[in-house]
Amino acid sequence: MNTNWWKNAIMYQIYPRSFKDSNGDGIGDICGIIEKIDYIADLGVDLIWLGPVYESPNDDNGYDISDYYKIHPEFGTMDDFQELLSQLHDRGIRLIMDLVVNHSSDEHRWFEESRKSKDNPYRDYYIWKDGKHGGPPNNWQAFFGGPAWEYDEHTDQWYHHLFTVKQPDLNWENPKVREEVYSMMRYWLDMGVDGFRMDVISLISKRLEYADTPVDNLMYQVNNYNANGPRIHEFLQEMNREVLSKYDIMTVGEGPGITKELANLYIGKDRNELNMLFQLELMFMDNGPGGKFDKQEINLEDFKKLFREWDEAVGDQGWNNIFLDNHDFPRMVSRFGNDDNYRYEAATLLATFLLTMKGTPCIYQGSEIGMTNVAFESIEDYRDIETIHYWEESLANNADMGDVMRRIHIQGRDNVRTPIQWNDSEHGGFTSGTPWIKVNPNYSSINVEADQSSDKSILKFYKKLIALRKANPTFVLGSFDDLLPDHEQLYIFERKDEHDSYLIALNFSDETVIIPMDLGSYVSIFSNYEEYIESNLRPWQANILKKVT
Ligand code: ISL
Ligand code: CA
Repeated sequence: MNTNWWKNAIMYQIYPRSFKDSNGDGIGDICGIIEKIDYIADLGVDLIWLGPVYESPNDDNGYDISDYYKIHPEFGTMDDFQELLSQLHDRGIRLIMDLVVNHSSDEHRWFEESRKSKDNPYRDYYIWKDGKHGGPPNNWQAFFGGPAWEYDEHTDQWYHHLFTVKQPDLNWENPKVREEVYSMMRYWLDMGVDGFRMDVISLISKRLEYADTPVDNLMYQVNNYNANGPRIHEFLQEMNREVLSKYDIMTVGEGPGITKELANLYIGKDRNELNMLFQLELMFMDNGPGGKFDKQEINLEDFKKLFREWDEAVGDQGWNNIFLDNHDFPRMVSRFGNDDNYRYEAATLLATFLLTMKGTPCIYQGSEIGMTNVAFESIEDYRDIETIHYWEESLANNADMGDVMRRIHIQGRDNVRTPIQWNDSEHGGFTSGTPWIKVNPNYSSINVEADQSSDKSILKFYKKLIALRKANPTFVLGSFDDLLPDHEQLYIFERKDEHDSYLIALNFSDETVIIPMDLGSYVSIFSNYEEYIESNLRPWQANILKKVT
């Protein structure tokens, strides 16, 4: 069934709450996406990953689902969804949905039943345990703070939740749970959906000993006690056999703890599990001993090493996905580039990397116009549950709150959740009402309209680059070779097949840097600077060169 079309695809991630509001309630919605469908089509992308639009009490912005078969009314109706799907398909664009099945909402009917009594037929849909010494069953922490267990007085037991208390983990040991998930997947696929992005799929198989972790560190716990559990591959193979293999679709798995050594167990050709992964290693690379808000500097050598090693590890058995930001991590131009005096150059350089590196690229909404991180002054303006938990925990620990706010500005998830800046009218043209989260104040200068009419248009650069990639299969299937692994500022790599050879030369710095290689046999075919000087790269210059034969 599977025709591998996804290798050629160019993905675009839509975070629906923040894309475009069509009815003035301040919340982005499906009709808003339809309004902007030509914008998406003009960009040249051909695969949309739509964040969760299911019914949800929104404790974690839709990653807590209370009905997997319904569209949340704030996003629109099922008719709106089907209209979006068919309008995308008319334009040759596919759509994948978020599949969030490590946990549901505590307001899902299954959980409401489950908590009623120990012998309720839904009891085993979730993970219930007796406490230990008057406390939780073990010492695991939840992702967004606090213990990974919640006490429920009614039946005097604790339920397991790796995320918030409103996101109880589903019990995948129970075959009925798995059958429910597969039926639900068939429902969407039969409607014409083209696949799934699988949320924290690495966490679904639990280690049934529920043993204490000896180290007080969330990432250590996740990697050693929660991720890649004993039955994960059995479950994914079953899912593939029962559902995925019956459709010409694509799947991309997300989840912490999937290292490059384990990657091909999930995506290897002969494994019959998933097609590709969002590798999170890069996203977690700057986390210090204190976690994500304890940001450490990462250098270009480490960045390059990671992509080199993932390419080698995946080899010709698997397939990578390439992304530099999404709804959970800071804006790529702020994190890996320069969002100040070289914003145009850095945003286009990162675009060049995304779209010429080996793997299926994924562009996060707004990054195609170089949107940046935001720095709200007051915690009142933040919405993300992770950020709010971190703030409250820090307050309780008497932390230096100025410092805490600085850390939120750098690493918080709301950096990427502010609304798309469409124009310079109030609220960036996102809504005629009051937006659910404030628009980044830089919308008056950074917005789609302004970008389009600028002679330094990031959007136009993306379009040309996407067209270039589509016209040259070497960028998709050609080999990848890192030519300067140890250089501190330059990333120069080669993409090559039997027809063509390209060099991608990128300067990840604010200085002009001499190229320590002879590029005499190459001509520059694409750049974010007008003039091309063979011997050096200007600040954040990106050049694509083609070998002359
Ligand atoms: O956001 C993170 C770090 O701050 C990640 O650790 C994130 O929790 C992890 O990548 C899993 O993310 C996914 O599942 C979460 C949800 O909150 C995220 O938005 C989603 O992408 C729980 O469903
Ligand atoms: Ca709306």
